[in-house]
Amino acid sequence: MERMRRVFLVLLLGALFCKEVSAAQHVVGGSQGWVESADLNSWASGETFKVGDQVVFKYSSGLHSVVELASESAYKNCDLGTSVNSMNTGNDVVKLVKPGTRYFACGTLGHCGQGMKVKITTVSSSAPPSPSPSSSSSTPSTSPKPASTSGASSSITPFAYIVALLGTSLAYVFRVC
Ligand SMILES: [Cu+2]
Repeated sequence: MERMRRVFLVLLLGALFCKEVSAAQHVVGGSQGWVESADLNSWASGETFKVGDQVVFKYSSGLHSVVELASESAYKNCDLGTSVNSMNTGNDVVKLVKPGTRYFACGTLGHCGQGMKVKITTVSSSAPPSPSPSSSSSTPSTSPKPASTSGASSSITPFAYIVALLGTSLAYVFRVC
C-alpha cells in the first residue's frame, strides 16, 4: 500500500512538472503587474521564456494598454507607430509561438518613455530543465530518494524494479508533453 502511494505521488509530481515544463504563464512585472513603476527589465531577465509559454499583461484597463512593436529600434525609440498588434483588456495574454524576440510597450502617451516597455526573448523548448534527457539516465536520477527511504532492505530489489518502470513511464510522460 505504502509503495503504491509513493508511486502515485511520484507520478503526480511528474504530471505537475510536465505541465509546468510544457506551458508556463509569465505575468509581466510579477506581482506589480504592467505598471510604470515596475522594473520590467529586471523582471524579464529573471524569466525564461519558452516556445508554448504565455505572457500575461495585467493592468487597469483604461490606464494602460499593450502595443507590440515591430523592431528593436522602434522599441528603443518608443516609436508606437510601428505597432503590429495592440491590446487593451487589462488581462492580455500573448502566446509565444516561436523562438525570437518580441517587443511590447504601453500605448498610453509618455508611458513607454518612462520605461513601461518590455522585451521578451523566447527560446526553443526542446531543452527541458530536466537533468536527465535520456531514459537510461532518468532511472538512476529518480531512484536514490525513494530507495533510501525504503525501510526494509529485503524489499529493495522489487522496489528497484518499480522505480525502473516508473522512470520509463516518466520518460514517456516527458516525451509526450
Ligand atoms: Cu502605461
